[in-house]
Amino acid sequence: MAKQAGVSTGLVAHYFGDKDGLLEATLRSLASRLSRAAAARLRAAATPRARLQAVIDANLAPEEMDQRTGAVWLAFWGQAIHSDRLLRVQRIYQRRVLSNLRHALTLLAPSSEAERLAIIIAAIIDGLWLRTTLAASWSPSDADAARRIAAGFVDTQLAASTEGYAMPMSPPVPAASSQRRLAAWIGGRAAPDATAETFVSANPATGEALASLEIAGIAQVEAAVAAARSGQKVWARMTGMERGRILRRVADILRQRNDELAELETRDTGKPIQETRVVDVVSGADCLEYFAGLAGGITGESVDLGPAAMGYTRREPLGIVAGIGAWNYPLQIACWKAAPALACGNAMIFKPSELTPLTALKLGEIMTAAGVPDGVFNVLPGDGRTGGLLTAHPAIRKISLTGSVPTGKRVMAAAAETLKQVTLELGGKSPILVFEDADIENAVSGALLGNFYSAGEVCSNGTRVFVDRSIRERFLERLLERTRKIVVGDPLDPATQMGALISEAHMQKVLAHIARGVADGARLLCGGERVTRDGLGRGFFVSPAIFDGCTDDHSIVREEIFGPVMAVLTFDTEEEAIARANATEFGLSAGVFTRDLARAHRVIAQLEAGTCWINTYNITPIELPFGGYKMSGLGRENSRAALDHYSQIKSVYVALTDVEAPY
Ligand code: TXE
Repeated sequence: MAKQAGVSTGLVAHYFGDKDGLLEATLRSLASRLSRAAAARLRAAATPRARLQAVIDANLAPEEMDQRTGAVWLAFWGQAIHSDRLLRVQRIYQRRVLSNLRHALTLLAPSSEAERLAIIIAAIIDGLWLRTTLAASWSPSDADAARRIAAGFVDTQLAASTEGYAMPMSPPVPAASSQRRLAAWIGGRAAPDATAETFVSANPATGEALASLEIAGIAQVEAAVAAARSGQKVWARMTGMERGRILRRVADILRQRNDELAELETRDTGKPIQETRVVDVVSGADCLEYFAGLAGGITGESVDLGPAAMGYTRREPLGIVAGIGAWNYPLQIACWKAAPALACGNAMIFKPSELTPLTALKLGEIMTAAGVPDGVFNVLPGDGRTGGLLTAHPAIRKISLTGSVPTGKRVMAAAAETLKQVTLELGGKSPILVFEDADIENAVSGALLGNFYSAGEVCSNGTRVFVDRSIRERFLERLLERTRKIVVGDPLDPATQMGALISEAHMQKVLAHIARGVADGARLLCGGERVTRDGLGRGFFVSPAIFDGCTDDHSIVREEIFGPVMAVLTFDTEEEAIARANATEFGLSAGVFTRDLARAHRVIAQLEAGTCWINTYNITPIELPFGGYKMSGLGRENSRAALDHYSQIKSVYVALTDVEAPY
């Protein structure tokens, strides 16, 4: 060693004593260099997930696994088992990694899980480091791949271990002191509670804090139930026509205030203003108008029971019902639930997603302004804990949830305690089948709409695009050409076609899915990267990604990504396409593109999905039922079918003769 270093053996012996001493000194210097690099990355990380990534990135950085550094680290680990001194240093280094991981995890997972996850992630880091360092031919891109694999693994673990867990509310954005503080909407007015915990709703395109909101706890839930109880009595006594007239006014106000509400929705969700101006508010108004029209026609039936009796049924409201919303279409979801519920004479307590609570509160104000009696529509901001209180409340007779499958299962299980009815609108991994005779331009349009509208954050998206092998080249060529022109940018700019994803955590999840797709061997034809140019780095933008060369077992083909990621697959026969399209636990939607009408209907009839399209995709008129098969949900929203889910039937037997009694 002295010879290699160009110094005398005496000098080496003087400073380090023996070989172990020299190794220990070098090990300490390597370990402290690594720990400085990790600390720098940790300082730059703004969120708990980014801190977790900082630890991974530092440990799997190319400079930690190039051939020279790798060889030195390996020499230490080889020697450590023979030397207590080396073992001590190694343990200090391992404890530091674990403690950094544990610290980042305390805000991402339940405390009981943080320790276990930290150990697993540390082991994955070590394993990936070893495999990469020992690879036959090493290049810095191997380190990138290792980091992506670790990130994907971490996201899967987090998703599994946080199932059912309401994150501690740690606002990613500090609340400015001048910021608006918004309270629950109960009994026709804001119901502030100075003692409530708050959370911040932020603009995912800029990070700007929009408002701080009070989390509704037990007291607010009880107040909302009391208000709903008295409001519902007044509301149910009105005729359907009267209720319809008021709901129609709500629709009118929504339309009058379309642009203002669309802008608020864009700020809260990151979706482009060119979408929210024409879809989000309009679809909510359409729904209110449709059910306003039906309200007067909600009737029972009369049943002929012969000359001695007659029967009739009354269709009555359930009483107090609750809606729990997701973050992708906040105002639309609130309207889709409130309109049929109110048309039937129920009172509703609505809990918007904690990520996008602002437009539902506006809807509360608008309902009151339109003449909906106090207490008939209440809005409780909050997270899963507020949702849990609603699901458990014995006075609430029904829950309608739009959200993820794990939350759906939890809500259904909790609702069983009080035998509530449930409607669940959950996720999907829907297929689009493009046959060889399809109009290619239309099929490409459908695939683009069904994957990239709202940055792919749509439950019914057709993320598995099955294309007949004979037209694959033509289809891909046009698909890529048109995808590359999609304008990603500031959501408030009318020219922007794709805005931001909802949050940093969600963006990381989407990027991890993309990395896993690459690692699994699918070909990423375009996009799939974070977009940071022109100030977009303050938000969470990802360019539209298209994967080709996918197989049915790839995770990007099996799991819901909820981002701008399309997987293209090829098929040879109709039977094969149908079988593969159905080979999923989900069943929300499906699309078929063909000019052959007989085939279109034949194929649609065999697809296991609740909402289907022929020669278009993702159009959801209020007049048609919307909902899923299999794990995608229960019940239907929109159309007359929704009335069944918000009403109950009373049967009445009317005797027309004397009562015959044998005793
Ligand atoms: O859904 P969650 P998130 C999918 C999509 C997305 C994932 C997570 O894959 O990445 O779901 O989205 C409330 N009791 N979809 O986090 O967690 C919660 O506060 C009662 C598909 O938004 O399911 C929120 O208001 N309520 C979906 C709502 O449930 C609870 C659209 C949904 O939250 C609760 C959005 C509990 N225990 C995301 N826990 C679609 N169908 O389109 C949470 N909530």
